[in-house]
Amino acid sequence: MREQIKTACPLNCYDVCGLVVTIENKKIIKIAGDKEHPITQGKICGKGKMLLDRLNDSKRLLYPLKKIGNDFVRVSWDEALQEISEKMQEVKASFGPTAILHSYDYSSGGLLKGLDQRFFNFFGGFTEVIGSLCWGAGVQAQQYDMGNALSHDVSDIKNAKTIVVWGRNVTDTNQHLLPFLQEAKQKGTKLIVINPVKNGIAKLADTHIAIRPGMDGILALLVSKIIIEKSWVDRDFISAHSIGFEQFKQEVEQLNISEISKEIGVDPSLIDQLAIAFSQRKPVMTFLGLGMQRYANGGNTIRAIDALAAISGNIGISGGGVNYANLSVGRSFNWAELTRSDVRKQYRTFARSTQADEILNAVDPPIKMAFITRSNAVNQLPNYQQTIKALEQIPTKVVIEMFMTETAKMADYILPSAAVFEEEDIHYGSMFHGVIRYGPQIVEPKGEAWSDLKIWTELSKKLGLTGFEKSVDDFLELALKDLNQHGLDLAAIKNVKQFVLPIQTISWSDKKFTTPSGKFEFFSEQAKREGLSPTAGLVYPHESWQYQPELKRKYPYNLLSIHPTKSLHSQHHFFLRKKGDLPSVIISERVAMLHEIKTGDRIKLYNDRGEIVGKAKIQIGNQQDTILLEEGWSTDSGANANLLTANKLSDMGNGSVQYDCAVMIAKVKARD
Ligand SMILES: Nc1nc2c(c(=O)[nH]1)N[C@H]1C(S)=C(S)[C@@H](COP(=O)(O)OP(=O)(O)OC[C@H]3O[C@@H](n4cnc5c(=O)[nH]c(N)nc54)[C@H](O)[C@@H]3O)O[C@H]1N2
Ligand SMILES: Nc1nc2c(c(=O)[nH]1)N[C@H]1C(S)=C(S)[C@@H](COP(=O)(O)OP(=O)(O)OC[C@H]3O[C@@H](n4cnc5c(=O)[nH]c(N)nc54)[C@H](O)[C@@H]3O)O[C@H]1N2
Ligand SMILES: [Mo]
Repeated sequence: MREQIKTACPLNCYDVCGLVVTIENKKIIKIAGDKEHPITQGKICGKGKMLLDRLNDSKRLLYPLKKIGNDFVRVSWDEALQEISEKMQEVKASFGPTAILHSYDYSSGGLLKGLDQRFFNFFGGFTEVIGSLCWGAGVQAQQYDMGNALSHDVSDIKNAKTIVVWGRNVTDTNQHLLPFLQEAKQKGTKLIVINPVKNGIAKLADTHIAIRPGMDGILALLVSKIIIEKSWVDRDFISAHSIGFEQFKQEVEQLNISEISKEIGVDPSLIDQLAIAFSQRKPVMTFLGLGMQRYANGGNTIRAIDALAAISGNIGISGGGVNYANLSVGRSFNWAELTRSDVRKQYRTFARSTQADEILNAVDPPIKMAFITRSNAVNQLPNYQQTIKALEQIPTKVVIEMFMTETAKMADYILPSAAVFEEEDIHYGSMFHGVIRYGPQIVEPKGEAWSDLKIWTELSKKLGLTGFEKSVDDFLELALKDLNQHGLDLAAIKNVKQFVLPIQTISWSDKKFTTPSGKFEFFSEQAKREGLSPTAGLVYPHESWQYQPELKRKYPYNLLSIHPTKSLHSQHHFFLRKKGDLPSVIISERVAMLHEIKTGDRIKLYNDRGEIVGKAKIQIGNQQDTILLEEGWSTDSGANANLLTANKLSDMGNGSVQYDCAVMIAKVKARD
């Protein structure tokens, strides 16, 4: 008998698509898009379809494993959890709970995944990784400016007269935004794309601005200067709803447009065009990508763009907004009661991007044990070499995984986690829309795989901890508690399958910003107190000609290790690539000419941190010094982008600087 079951894609992505899963004889035979999802409307990408391959693959980890010598041997759950719990007690008794590191990311978007924190809090504390490889700098920037990072509902796109897609790789990473943009364009809305790369969305644009990487904030300042000089500013917004405009004005007044426009690689005529668009062709709806804030100046970039939208009166109006993230989605849930940070006794934080350095430098206490969950840290963290060094130093490592990833290979214990359709959860994403979906358990877990929640529950029992006596339904009900007043509880979502969260459709429409002043803050006292410039200003990327001419003479190009089209980070590369496959390294015609490289040539990229090998592909229309490589390729393939990236922190929000990366290129000779 065939049956169709509604659920959602759990991948860490903008779209969090609605799925319909077909089962026959208790086996899943098909995954398709659900037409009844208001945003994703029945279409899904290859990554979503491949959830079935990931579920059924013969390489799935099916039993707990323990490393003995250089080999992994199968052990029972009881043995694994007994030994892990003894080790935890030992470490806690000798060094305190913060000698245990929990390093995690967000590979899977289920609500229940967040209960890992509850486990460590009831254990008495831990060292947690904070900040983000993903969006940290931009989130903090918008918090300084507006008090939160919020997006308009996509339906509001139809009210925009101009749309600016600033750095977001819509056709690859946020495919369900595309039809809304196409529809707007057909109705005559102008589409401007600002991106060093002539990517899929840039090809659709009325204007594509191929800016030099890491210079977007500076562009926004130059555009602001023109708008201020021409008195095109929105005086009402500035006087009634903002503070610090005069200080911002002083920052931009001193800028020399003709000189700086050369540095950022944008023709002054395009700067004028943007000034006209932002002030005369309103409302302007801006979509920011996350890639462009993975720089040392990333937060400043987003603050400058926010300021441009604010002076031109494009914030808090229908058809406007600086859409970066949608944090009110995740914040709708009752995390305080789910995670219970109030019960822990000790707590320490490391920044995600620099965790390797912090592990190596930790003394009080040192890190004696680590849990790595929902993350392929070895592949995804910046500066691979440093990650390996740090992990090698930790005596006991537990990895919860579905596959034998590079990270799992470094573990002392591997605990096999269930796949999405093998466990019940509620799926949501805080990057784009506010539709949440119930995901029932559809099939039994393969082998002896357990859900992450079951692992924490059973480990709690071994340790004699409280906190996990509840059922899955209890936890889901707890998570939804604050939403009950809006008619959303577990029974309702189980019945209806999806729910649109009661979040604002036009962010800041009441102009009540959640900053300390209650206004849009061009000048942020909070930023100043935290040691930062209180306003956005002229700041270049770290590995730039302006700051490091010596370095740039050796490594003149900028590597953008962007998100892969067909994989979610490392997760699908794992299936798609055969031994010997190499990724495309996309270069401009100028770089090709200078280094005598043709499409298809084997090339290497290198800097002081490392070297990768790939196949050259020449692409016309990109900023000439920009080189593109998909992240997520395995280190074995020779093309892990993080062999080249730096593990430093962005200016704010403990973000990463993975795109602030100077490299050199060379053709690989036959015997190189
Ligand atoms: N297929 C696929 N989809 C995904 C993911 C995936 O791995 N694969 N990952 C998901 C996740 S976790 C995230 S965070 C999002 C990320 O989604 P995006 O922000 O869209 O993509 P990124 O790959 O982070 O950023 C790369 C984009 O930023 C541009 N860029 C880089 N530097 C600059 C700059 O200095 N200025 C400007 N203007 N543009 C710049 C690049 O050319 C590229 O178009 O995608 C999500 N969706
Ligand atoms: N060079 C470079 N590096 C980057 C980026 C970049 O643009 N350039 N982007 C960064 C960004 S935006 C992000 S978000 C991070 C992502 O970093 P990660 O989240 O570490 O990346 P993934 O490759 O998705 O690895 C997730 C792992 O979790 C496992 N997993 C899946 N589901 C579950 C589950 O339910 N439970 C458990 N325990 N495990 C599960 C998967 O099998 C997979 O191995 O990477 C960052 N790294
Ligand atoms: Mo991300």
